[in-house]
Amino acid sequence: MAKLPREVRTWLTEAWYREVPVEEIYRQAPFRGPSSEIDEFLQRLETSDLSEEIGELVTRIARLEWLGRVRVLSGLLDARLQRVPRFARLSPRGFIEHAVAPNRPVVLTAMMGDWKALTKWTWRFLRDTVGDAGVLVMEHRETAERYDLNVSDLSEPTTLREFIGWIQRVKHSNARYMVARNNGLASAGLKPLARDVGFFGGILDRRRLDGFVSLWVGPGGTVTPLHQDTANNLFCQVRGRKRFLLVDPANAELLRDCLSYYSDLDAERFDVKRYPYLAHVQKLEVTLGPGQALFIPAGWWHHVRSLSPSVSVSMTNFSALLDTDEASFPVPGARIF
Ligand SMILES: O=C(O)CCC(=O)C(=O)O
Repeated sequence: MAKLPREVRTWLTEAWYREVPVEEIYRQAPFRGPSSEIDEFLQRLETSDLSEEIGELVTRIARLEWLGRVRVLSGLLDARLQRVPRFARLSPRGFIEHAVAPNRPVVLTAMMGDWKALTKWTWRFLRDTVGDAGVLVMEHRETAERYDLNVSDLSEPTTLREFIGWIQRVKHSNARYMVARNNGLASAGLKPLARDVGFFGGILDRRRLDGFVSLWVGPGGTVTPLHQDTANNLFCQVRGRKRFLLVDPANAELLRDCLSYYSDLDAERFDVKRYPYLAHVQKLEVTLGPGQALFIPAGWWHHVRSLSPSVSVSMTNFSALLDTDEASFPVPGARIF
């Protein structure tokens, strides 16, 4: 007998242990298979010798989802939480108060004034000064399934000069994208660019570039699907515009439909019919232009579309004052005890 897909088996297990009546299970089961297969699977659940353990885990997950929902619903009472606030500048203390401690996104509109990159990094300058740098560029993004999960396999070496030439020709495409794979401004070929960035008045640590700063270069039309990061991220836009869709991780139901840190959901078109819980999930939209920076707190879901040819720098080199060790939070699931 053909096996039910994993997501259906997971859904059935959860519904069974949440004591959803069997008629309801048959009525609601997503992407329904033949009822004989569902019958057989429910039979296996009923007779499982692990029912106590599974039941305990399902209850714990239900409780965590409920806690998240309490936070989301409570937040709806405050209009300020329905948008991403914009500040011209924040001191390190203000940044802790408005962004890091509440784990909320903010936009900083005037803190990149000391970035020489804003005037220097024209396409011509990049080609002429660091064009020979060897870089890895993701390819075949328009045809590869779930390209987000296969960054290493899809990355090919080229030079920054060749890639910029391609961007200038196509202007709009999701086929190729230089994503965070090149150890950004610390790599040998791109190092000269490091002197053109700033450190947000001490919010970031200028001594920690290696491994914590990434360069994103691509045409308009690149799409980074909905995902979570495990570190706080200050995303700085140098050229072009990007549109972000952000979702509060308190919407714990989103974890049902993901693989690793990437979601199966299309954040631009939430399919509420297939995933009814999405009806209550709020997306916050931010468009970032040159000279603006978005703080993406660890755990926040984000989907990113470039609206024009774009150069961005994402920075996780927070100063010790602002972050835990290494600006990174323990990876959930990797080591629990
Ligand atoms: O700019 C992009 O396309 C994606 C950026 C991103 O997801 C990140 O920095 O975590």
